Amino acid sequence: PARPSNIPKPTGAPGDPGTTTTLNHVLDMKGNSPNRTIADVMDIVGGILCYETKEAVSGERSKKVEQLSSVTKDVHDGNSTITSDYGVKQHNTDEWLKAVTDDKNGPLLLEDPFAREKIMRFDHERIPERVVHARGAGAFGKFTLQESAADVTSAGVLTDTSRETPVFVRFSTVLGSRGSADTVRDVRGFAVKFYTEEGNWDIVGNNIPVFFIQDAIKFPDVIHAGKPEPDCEIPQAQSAHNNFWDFQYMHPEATHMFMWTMSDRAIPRSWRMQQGFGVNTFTLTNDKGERHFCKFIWTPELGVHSLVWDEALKIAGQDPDFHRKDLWQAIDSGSYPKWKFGIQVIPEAKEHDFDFDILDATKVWPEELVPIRYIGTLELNRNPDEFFSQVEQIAFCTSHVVPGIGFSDDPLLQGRNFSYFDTQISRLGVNFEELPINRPVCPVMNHNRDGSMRHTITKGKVNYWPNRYSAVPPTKPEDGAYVDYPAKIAGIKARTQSKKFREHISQAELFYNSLSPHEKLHLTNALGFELDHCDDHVVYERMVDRLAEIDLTLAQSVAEMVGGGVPQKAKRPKHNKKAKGLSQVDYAPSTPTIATRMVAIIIADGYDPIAYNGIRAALSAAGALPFTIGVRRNKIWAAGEEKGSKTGGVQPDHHLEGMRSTLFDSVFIPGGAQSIATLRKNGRAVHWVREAFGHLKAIGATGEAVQFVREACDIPGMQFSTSAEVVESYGVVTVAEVQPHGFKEAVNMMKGAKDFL
Ligand code: HDD
Repeated sequence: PARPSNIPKPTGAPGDPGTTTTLNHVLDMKGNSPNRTIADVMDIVGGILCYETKEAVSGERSKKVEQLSSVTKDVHDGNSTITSDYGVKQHNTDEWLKAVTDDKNGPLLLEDPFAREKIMRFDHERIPERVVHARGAGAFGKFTLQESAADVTSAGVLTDTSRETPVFVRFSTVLGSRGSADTVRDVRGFAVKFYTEEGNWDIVGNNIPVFFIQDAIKFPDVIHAGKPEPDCEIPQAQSAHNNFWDFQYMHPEATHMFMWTMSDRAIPRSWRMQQGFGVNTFTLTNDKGERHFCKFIWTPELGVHSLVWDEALKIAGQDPDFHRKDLWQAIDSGSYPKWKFGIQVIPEAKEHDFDFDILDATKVWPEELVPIRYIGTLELNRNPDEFFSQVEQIAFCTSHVVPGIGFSDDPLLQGRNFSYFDTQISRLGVNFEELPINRPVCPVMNHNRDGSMRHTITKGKVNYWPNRYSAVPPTKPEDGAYVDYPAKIAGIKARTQSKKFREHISQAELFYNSLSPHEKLHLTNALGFELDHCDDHVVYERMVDRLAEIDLTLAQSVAEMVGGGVPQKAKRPKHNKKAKGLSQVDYAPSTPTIATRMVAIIIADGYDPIAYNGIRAALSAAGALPFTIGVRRNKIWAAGEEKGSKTGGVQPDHHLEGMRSTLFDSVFIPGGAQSIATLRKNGRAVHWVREAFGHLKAIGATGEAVQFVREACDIPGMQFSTSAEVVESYGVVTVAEVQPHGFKEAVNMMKGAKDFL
């Protein structure tokens, strides 16, 4: 019951009925199981694999998970029968109480309390979706600290290396409704709630380090412009429309951010393979009362990877749940995603030492100027038990900070501190902090009372302070109370911004200059796509003008594509500077990996079992997830196997019609004359290989499949193996004569293919 039925599972062993196997095989294959090691796996390459079946991993338990267990029920407890909400046992929940005469139905009776309760509860199931970031999913996990930051903060969560702080993380897209697709071009939310011993701390961040606007008062405008247009409510979950781009032009401050949203960062391969950023400038205060400005950064262990746009478009239709499924599946199989936690710190005295304002959320702090100090690790290790009560009801507030952490005068952050609290009241009610998922794991006590849906019963005579009993007094600073930093404030009231806030293009250019050639090409094409969807010439012509302020070649290429006048002169002299950490190429893991990547192995009757078993073992040993795709989902028989025999055959996970190449990271075709003769005649199989090649995926083939892949890819100059030698060319790895131990080499070469970097 822990697993949604439509989540793909890898096949069991040859001869295994397939239905009882789970992703935990992968765990076994990675050597995490006490019963199996990688060496075992490699020893049986070329032979028959033996898998064990294990129960799905239920996830790690933390103090927060323990706390939730007191309000958690289980429909599978085996003891429960149906009662009404007020506790009365019910024997029939299928028929409304009716007036019946002579076995003929009469009218339903309004007096039926059970029927009314059931219908009434259903009628009121929905609450307002989040006004932004409505679509998302999340998981529990833990935060651990490897290096104390006591030099800059007194926060226990950032100084005590012996702690394990429970967290809940919600990932989201910004613009779409709750039912929209995961892979749309958009910013991804990355919101982390730390249940610390000193109260809840929320970093409500994104996967992009900057934002569209500088001042929170502009938020309704930027969101209105991006959401579906007000008359027709089109388009859903898309920035490719006139209003979005009209806003971008009218707000030069948005320039840096739209360059990020047009880059590959806005179409991540997986939430597990994206960075996270607190975006705003926070402050840290240490025991000596010294204050520092700070930015928070999450960097994924697996590297930063994206889809290509054509894949993203197709997956939005083929599997709208692509990202949430990916996260669920990874956690369910025990491949817990991990991020390094970093801080960038600027001492208070150096606030004005930069040529940008460090309180401006449209600017990054280049790593060359302010290095990232990685001090902790985030791991997600438990799926939610119930989506609504946990993912939908979790309420993040940027104003949730703990002692040692504070706010800066960043005008976006200050407005956010008002907005999140406010929106939770409209979405969840004034007692939203009492909902189980939002409750801190430390004691909560005060004189706040009542309000809609109050749960806590607070005994005692008084509900105010000071009172004659001295009941519930304020906490003393020495006992851990939050102490406000005594920042000096002097000035006049004015609706204005500091001078440095008015420069908007320099970092947009810095970002563009820092991208690799293929990232630049993707960004150019993304602008081409988006502006092509704007039919108002004012909108796309102006945008070309704006691009000419960043880079003339970029502006010219986009103008050609979208039909604007092609600019002949740059609108501003370029500075030509680059910075590290902006291109996602900078985050390739130091050792290439295919861990948790999904590899489709396509077979038909007569496939080569040595190649099939060998590659499965080699992939599993490398931590990848092999999926067998057959010409049918009924058993497929290997060369030399007797069709219909009781022990032989392999049960594919899927068949060619049920899945598409876009849903996998890589494809492997084992040889076998009969299998390849069948696949050659199957348009879906040929298209699968061609499409995977077009999407820059690693492709592997052995024996007769080498020629099949050669025909499907059809690239002049591509090299193919003709012997037992493993050959890699354009990310296509071939070996004509199968040698059992060639598979490890093949997988290593596949790791090096572009898509995995
Ligand atoms: Fe926001 C939700 C991230 C600016 C107002 N925001 C929300 C979520 C994320 C962010 C990840 C979803 C939280 C969840 O999963 O429940 N928002 C950001 C970032 C911003 C930002 C990184 C820029 C630095 N947001 C921003 C501004 C305002 C808001 C300037 C208003 C002035 N955001 C909201 C909100 C939401 C929200 C309306 C909707 C649902 C919610 O808060 O809980 O209050």
